[in-house]
Amino acid sequence: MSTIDEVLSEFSPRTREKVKAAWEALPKPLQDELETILKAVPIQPQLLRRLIDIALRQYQTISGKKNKITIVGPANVGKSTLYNHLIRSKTDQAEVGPLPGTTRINQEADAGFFSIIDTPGADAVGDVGEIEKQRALTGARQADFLIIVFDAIQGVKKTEQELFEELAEFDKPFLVVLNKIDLVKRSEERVIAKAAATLNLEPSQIVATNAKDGKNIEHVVMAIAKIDPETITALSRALPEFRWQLAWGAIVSAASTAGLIGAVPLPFVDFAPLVAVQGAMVLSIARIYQYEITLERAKELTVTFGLGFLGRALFQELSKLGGLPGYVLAAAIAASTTVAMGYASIVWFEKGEKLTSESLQKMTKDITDILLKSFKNLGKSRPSKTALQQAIQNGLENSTLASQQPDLGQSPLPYPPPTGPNTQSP
Ligand SMILES: Nc1nc2c(ncn2[C@@H]2O[C@H](COP(=O)(O)OP(=O)(O)O)[C@@H](O)[C@H]2O)c(=O)[nH]1
Ligand SMILES: [Mg+2]
Repeated sequence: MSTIDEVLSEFSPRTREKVKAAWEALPKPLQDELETILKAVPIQPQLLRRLIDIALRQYQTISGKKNKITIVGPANVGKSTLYNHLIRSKTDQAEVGPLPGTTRINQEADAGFFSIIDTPGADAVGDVGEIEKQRALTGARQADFLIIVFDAIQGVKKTEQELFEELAEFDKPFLVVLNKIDLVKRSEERVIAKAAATLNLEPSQIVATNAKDGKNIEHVVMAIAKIDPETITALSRALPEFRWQLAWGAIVSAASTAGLIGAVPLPFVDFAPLVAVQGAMVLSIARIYQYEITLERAKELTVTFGLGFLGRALFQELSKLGGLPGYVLAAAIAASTTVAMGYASIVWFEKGEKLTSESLQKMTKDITDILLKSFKNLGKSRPSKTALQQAIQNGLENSTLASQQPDLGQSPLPYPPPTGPNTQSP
């Protein structure tokens, strides 16, 4: 049993400020709902932070704030090439050239809820270079999010490191992109690891791309959505071709949180936080597919999918087999029903069709299997929360479902809806 103040006191002062600000930004009904959960569950700070994150995301997704992303980095690393992939309108295309200095001023493309700024090289040499660097930094200051691009061949050396430190001082969420990875002959992993070490980042905080051929651009979009979940709606509106990736990202994040909740040693039945997480996920997916629905409606939808019931039945069935600790099973099932629900809502929002209960059941079972296999690597003793969450994420990312975008209308769905006309819409 805990109150928000007790929970806040567990964070480091810096994090506490952020969580507190996040908490205060939440509308009262959401605060009340989270307080109820807090009182019911001996909740851990990490879990709470995730719940607050999710709640905050719901709130910000609804408020539909306009986001500005600025692409910065040294000259000739491929910033304009990347920019051209991220914008929609051909008339806004930036000029790309083999010589440094092709881009001299900031160029902004407005995609309604979203805008992206391309900047000149920020590695000043001489007077002209200094002016351009200042323009680039002005663009960076205006941003809500920075994409910092370096060249994989040039690597990250002293000048790059200095520029990175200068940009880091703006204290904005950022992503580091290591472009021209196609030109690297050595091991890609080692190049990334080296850049990460120089910048004092985790390798996972760097995305390697080949902007020329448009490779891994979807990872850039996903990484932005992960680091800065507020941008999900904006990104999905500006870049509808990445909707599936964004929705899948929302599913993986919700499923790993659901898994953590499932692993809390409490009866599996009627677990309010699970409904909160799943409702939030359905809401995110609805926003990605541009449905204006309320959180209440999203929660109703989660109930109509009937997965709570399915999860309980599966839990009973599998626990009879024995051999697995209950919390492992509960974590896997909480995560897999969340995935099934996410998938079902994508189909629902795209097609207005409901998956059959056989499809849902099969998918839930398949994913439970995948996750239980992924948990095997965790070893015998009770895993840490981070390890459990990571195992869920890995299991899902490596599953075939991750790449099986429901390509509605073309290839058959792995878990199809019933055939025949259906005019219902969410
Ligand atoms: N091989 C390779 N070349 C690239 C890549 N991205 C951009 N380029 C090339 O690098 C040069 C500079 O690109 P540009 O986008 O103008 O760089 P900017 O100065 O950072 O805006 C151009 O000739 C691009 O075609 C990449 O991923 N791989
Ligand atoms: Mg350029």
